[in-house]
Amino acid sequence: MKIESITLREVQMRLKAPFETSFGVSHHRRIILVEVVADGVSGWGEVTASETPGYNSETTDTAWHVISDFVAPALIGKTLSASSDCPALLATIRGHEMAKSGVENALWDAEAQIRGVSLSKLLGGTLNEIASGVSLGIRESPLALVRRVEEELRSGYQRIKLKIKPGKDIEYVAAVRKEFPDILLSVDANSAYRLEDAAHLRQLDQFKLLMMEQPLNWDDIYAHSKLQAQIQTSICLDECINNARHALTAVELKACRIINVKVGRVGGFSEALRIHDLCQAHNIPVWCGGMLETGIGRAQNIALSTLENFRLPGDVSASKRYWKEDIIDPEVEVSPQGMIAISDQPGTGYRVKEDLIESLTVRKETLRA
Ligand code: OSB
Ligand code: MG
Repeated sequence: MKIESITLREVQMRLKAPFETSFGVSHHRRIILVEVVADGVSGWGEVTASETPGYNSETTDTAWHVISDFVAPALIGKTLSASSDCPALLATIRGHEMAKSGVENALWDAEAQIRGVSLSKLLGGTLNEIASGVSLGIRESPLALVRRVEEELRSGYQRIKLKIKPGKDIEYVAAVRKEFPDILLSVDANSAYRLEDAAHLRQLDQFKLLMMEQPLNWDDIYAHSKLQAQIQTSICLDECINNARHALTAVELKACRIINVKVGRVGGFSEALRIHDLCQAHNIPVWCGGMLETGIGRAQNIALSTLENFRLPGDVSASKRYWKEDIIDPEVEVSPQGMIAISDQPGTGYRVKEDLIESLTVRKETLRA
């Protein structure tokens, strides 16, 4: 595959409803879409960086800079035998996983189309449908949260994840658990607690949660190993895991029993597959996280979720939960049983709506040899 050009577009999209996490509230998204042309075929990728460095250290603007000045120049004009050659060409760029992932994943989409196979198959996926869960932002009251959970369960979602932070935790989880004693329920703190809060977090053990996601510092695997030894609830790491070496460290230190794989956070599909395989070998289930993606990133999350060790429902839910109109056709839909069907068409199986993207674009840059 010869890489001919890379086009960056920043699209601005308003979320249907604000999304509140322990690090802030998101109303609008500023998202970079990447279009890579290889052998005359367009592949699309999405940069999952947030607008602010509150989740990890990247932002929409740092990603634009890094792709434009470093990632694209390292790739344009090169001939690759497969997309999995990409990380070696980007090895001199430290960090900036989300920037690299947006480009590498666009190449995987192009490769799947060139080879005439589905992205799921190209990645080694085997499932023909995947289980869908939802992530619910922090609400103004436990009652408002319970109502929201009820709606999502009625739509069929198989697992409910509640965002928590100090002051909006035990009471909220207790209210939901009381109303729904048997559902798969988990919480995500996005690094809002400290190891000294272990006794407080232990109160969550009574609610039989599937997992507690990233309670402690975003870059501290060791502290999570100390916490896991003090609570019954399984810890799931999100922010801490940027590559397979981090995953191995976490598994060996017993810092978690589950890992959330976000393809952007780990630098692209090649590294996501490595983490998947490593976790499978250690009997650690993984699931696919979300970053409030457009349909382009969502379709790629769906393809990744078809690998065997994605054993738990992911944060990969229907387009209509996020957007008035998504930028792919068809939109991502979830069945009343909470499942998403996998297409066997070449590529992701979702067509990119270029006209709509053009109308949402606020800046654009094409890099070529
Ligand atoms: O921690 O999983 C997270 C959204 C933005 C940043 C971090 C996270 C999230 C979510 C939303 O939980 C998942 C989704 O619905 O896309
Ligand atoms: Mg998380």
